[in-house]
Parts: sequence; C-alpha cells; structure tokens
Amino acid sequence: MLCGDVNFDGLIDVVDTVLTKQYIVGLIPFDSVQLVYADVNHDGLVNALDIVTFKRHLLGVELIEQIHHGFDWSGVSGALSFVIGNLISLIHFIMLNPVLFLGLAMWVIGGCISFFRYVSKF
Ligand SMILES: [Ca+2]
Ligand SMILES: [Ca+2]
Repeated sequence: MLCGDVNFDGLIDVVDTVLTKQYIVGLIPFDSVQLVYADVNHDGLVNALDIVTFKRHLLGVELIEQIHHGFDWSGVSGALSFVIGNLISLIHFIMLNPVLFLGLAMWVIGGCISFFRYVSKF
C-alpha cells in the first residue's frame, strides 16, 4: 500500500513516473488500484499535476502524502499490544510479589467492606 507505486514493486521511482505519463497520454491503461496510487496529489484525478508531484518526490522536495485507503489496523494493534503489555506486567508483579499483592488485595477488599458497612448504616 504505497501511494505513487503504480507498478507495485515497493518503490516510488522514475518507472512509476514514466508509467503515469504513459497513462495520461493514453498509451497504457491503469486499473482502479493503479488510478488511486497514481493520484499522488489526492485531487481525484490523474493528470500532469501528479507528474509534478512525482518529480518533486523524486527530487526530495516534497514527499508523496500517504493516505490510508480502507481501515487502518495499526492503531488497533498498538492499543492491543499496550493492553497485553500491561496485563503481562501485572501478572509479573503478582508472581514476583505475591505477599505484597495479597496484602494490597486484602487492603482494597477490606476498604470496600468498611465502605459498604459505612454506607449501609444510612
Ligand atoms: Ca514502483
Ligand atoms: Ca491528481
């Protein structure tokens, strides 16, 4: 998934620029995916302006903006690894400090019980 990589070789280079030029002048057809990737300035059209953006990208003046088409899973997997990481460190903590954890748990439970006793008086 690389915008600008119209021949799907993992690179945005002069070959992609040449192919896009050939498409614009009608020498070669592009499929629907290639049309999305060739629209490097994201204005919904594949034309000479995209060639300008290609050239600026190749010169390193301006990088082609990567827009994620469809659902982006990186956020989900990041959140998931964060939760799993925290769970693992919690389990580690319990395994390393069982007495401390038990004491903490008893303290929390005891606190809850006395709180409910206090509340139930009313
Ligand atoms: Ca390419
Ligand atoms: Ca365009």
